[in-house]
Amino acid sequence: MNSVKRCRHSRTRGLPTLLAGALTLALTLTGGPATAAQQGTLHELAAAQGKYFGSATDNSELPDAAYTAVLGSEFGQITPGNSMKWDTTEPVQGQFNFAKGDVITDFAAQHGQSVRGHTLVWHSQLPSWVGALPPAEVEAAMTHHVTEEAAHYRGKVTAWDVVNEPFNEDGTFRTSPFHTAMGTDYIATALRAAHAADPDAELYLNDYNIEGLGAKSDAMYALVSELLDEGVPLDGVGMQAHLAVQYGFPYQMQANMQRFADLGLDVAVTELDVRMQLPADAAKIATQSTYYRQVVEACLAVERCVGITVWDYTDKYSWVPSTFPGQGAANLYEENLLPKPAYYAVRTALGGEGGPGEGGGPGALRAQYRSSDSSTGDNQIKPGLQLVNTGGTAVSLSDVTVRYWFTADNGASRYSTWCDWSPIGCSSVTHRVAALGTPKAGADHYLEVGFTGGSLAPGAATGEIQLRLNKSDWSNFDESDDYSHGTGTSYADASKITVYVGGEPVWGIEP
Ligand code: 9MR
Repeated sequence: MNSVKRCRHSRTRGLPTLLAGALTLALTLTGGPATAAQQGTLHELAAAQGKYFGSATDNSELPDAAYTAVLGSEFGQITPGNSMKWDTTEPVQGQFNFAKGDVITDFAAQHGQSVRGHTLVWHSQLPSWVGALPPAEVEAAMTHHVTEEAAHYRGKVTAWDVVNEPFNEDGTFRTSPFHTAMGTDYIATALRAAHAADPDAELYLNDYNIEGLGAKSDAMYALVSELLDEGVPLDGVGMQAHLAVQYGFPYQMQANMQRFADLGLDVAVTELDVRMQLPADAAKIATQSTYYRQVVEACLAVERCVGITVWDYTDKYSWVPSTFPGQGAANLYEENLLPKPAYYAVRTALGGEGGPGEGGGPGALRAQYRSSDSSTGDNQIKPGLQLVNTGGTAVSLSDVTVRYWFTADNGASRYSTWCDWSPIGCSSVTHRVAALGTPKAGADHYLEVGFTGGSLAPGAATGEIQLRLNKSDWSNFDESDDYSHGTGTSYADASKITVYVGGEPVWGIEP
């Protein structure tokens, strides 16, 4: 495949330099992501995992000081909701106006944020003069528009949604003045023009309902495969992710992201929100939190998922109520800018402390892990675990269980488990292996650790618990692909080891 598999930027390229410096320092001091996880904003938590966390915004929202205080601090990336669209930037042919978009890039610069440019070529919010052009003139007009706008924002945007929403739901190409004039070639033409005008920007195709496997994402997959084969400059696929609790979660989102990544492309979640039919109730709110969490988990699991942008962070400025009458409450913060359960779900999924409603509350337990086993191919697995109580309340250990997730790699299905040493005494530690009914990536079994009693005071840790397990036939494991396996030899926060209080997850991300 003669693709343009460029990897021109480091993973943290969207990070403000100062923030990156601070994080490096934090990581150096603690030997793990603990400091960022304790104190981090959503973006800092994401950045500790090599991703960005951003929000859409719009010019009309910027006079709202309470709003911009959160926008400028919690998020490391912004996308203009409207001000870089064609009807704003070239309302009359040949007359460009970048004033509103410049306000957004200025805000980003002042707050150390990266900007995704949105969008150069789209059938919607297109001034009427484009549709009125004779087809023979559309290509020149499109190329001129892309060239002028991408050149104007060169150095100020890190990525462009070059073409937005090229597909119908069934995977056929959407009709637009561009498609009518040039057929599907308009996409390659737009990408080439954008690359010529801003060779440093990451160039994306962006669409909705391509988050899961299905006809529409298959069509995007076929298109980008062909573009890469032809050497067309293309860096990534944007999955908008306008989700709704009344519909299922996108089918196999992680696998879908991974297949684009496997082509050598980045993927980004570009416009995430999760709407519901109003009024909200506890069940819808729980589903919403789950959907947000699952999107974060999918992105974290795919190395080339570069980050997540929510389509504005507060219900106050959501596009949903006006487009879907009767629906709303789609965002991470409510209208008074208070974080909702979904916000805490995202925090927890990113490896941070939770908070009211999900993943946190009293106790705020975290799992730390070190590998005591340099051999990943022998017949024993030897995780070292410790629990830390970062909350303000003591935790009764008899309510706590911990899961270390691994794969059995054939052999006998019975296990022996051991606690070799712990300062709290191995006699107070229980351990067993359980099999998953439905195997997950990197996990068809877990080692479950529990406690016969005792409590963990605020700020206290159990100290290390040296665990070991083997199969009854002593056949070998391959630990290298095990979900919870890590290679660090000193204790650090482990988001892939999960902790439960009273059966409810309080720490970590399940496979
Ligand atoms: O958020 C945008 C809203 O303010 C506009 O009225 C709307 C008009 O089409 O566009 C919204 O943003 C859209 C984005 O540009 C592309 N994906 C769908 C988004 C929500 O409609």
